[in-house]
Amino acid sequence: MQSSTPFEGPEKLLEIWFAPSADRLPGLRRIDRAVWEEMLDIVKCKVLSVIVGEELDAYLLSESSLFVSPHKIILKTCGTTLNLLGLPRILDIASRHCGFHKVWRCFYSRKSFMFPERQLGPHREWGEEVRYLDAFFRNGSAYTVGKVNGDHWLLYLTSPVEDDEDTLEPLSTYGSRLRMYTPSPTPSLEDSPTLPDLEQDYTIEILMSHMSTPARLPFFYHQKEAAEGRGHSYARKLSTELGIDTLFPVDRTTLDAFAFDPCGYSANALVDWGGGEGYYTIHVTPEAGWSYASFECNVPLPSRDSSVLGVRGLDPDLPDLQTLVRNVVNIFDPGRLSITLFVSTSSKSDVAIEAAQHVFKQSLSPRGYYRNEKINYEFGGYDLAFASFQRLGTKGRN
Ligand code: PUT
Repeated sequence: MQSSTPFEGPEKLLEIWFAPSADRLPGLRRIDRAVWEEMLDIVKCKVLSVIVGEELDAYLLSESSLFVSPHKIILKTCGTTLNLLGLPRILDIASRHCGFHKVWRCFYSRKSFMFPERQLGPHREWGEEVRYLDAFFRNGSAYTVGKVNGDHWLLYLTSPVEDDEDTLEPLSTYGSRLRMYTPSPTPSLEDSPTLPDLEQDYTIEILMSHMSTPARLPFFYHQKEAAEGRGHSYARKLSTELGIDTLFPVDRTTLDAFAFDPCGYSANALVDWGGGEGYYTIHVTPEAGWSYASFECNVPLPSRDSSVLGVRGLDPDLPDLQTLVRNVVNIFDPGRLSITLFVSTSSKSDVAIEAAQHVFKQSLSPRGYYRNEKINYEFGGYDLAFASFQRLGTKGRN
């Protein structure tokens, strides 16, 4: 029931925006799966399946997920994958296939690793990851959020460059491992952007560890079903049994889930939220000693209260923030969790961020969690709420 080699559940998360909104269709979505697969070979993971949505494509990977929108890409990979080594190839693909020669914004984040000594390439240390990213971007800032000598969350983000600086040209080479990136001067209709309105952007992540035994056990794949190659069908059944497929209204959700042999689970879902299409993604490493589950979602949630972050007038069947946090935590029953909420800045987002912190606490206190960190950040264009919680009695340092 348990593999002997520890697995690093906490993911590396790279999000690259080539434009501030998706007006230049189809953009990156015109790129064939085979092209992304070559990039993923560098990262060391494979495509398991794909959902082609109305506005974005969701690739389920052997180590997490890839989301492709016309103007942005999100690459989330776990284990010892070489996520950042995919960056030069992504930039090259975007340039060659879509005429995207500049990055509008780049975000790279991850939780502190459980087994940092197992990581490879630039992922061996945060400082090395930052140097790697700084070789591509002149306008990056790196942050450690939370306890340096305990659980923390690391973030690198760039701010948009207003002038003609070419953000894709590296400032320096990264040792001998990094190939110099040379943007291809492919002319294209998409090459002369007039900047549209900024897209509203909203991303919540719930990063959970120390899952209870009853929450972990369903994610061990039955040998018989594994032998029959039923990773997708077993995962679909499990998604229903655990309430994963009803986190958002079923009739607005397309779910693609996979159960790994002998254990582990991944799911991507596309959700029609009424004003567009969003995603949620879940990845579970259920083994005792390094259990971990992540939930990430960019669906704007309806507001039940004028002070709480959300979008008024959305379908009332969508969960509000409190319901979503409560339902996710009920499924995975973690001893510890961190929540991050990124919101693109508006006149009210600082109020909303503080209100969201209140909602996190309201959702988790009745379930016996206490908050050990609450940190709010204001970046150019974005606000971030970070909070970590621990259930009374959970062992180990945090
Ligand atoms: N993963 C952080 C992304 C924030 C913006 N969508």
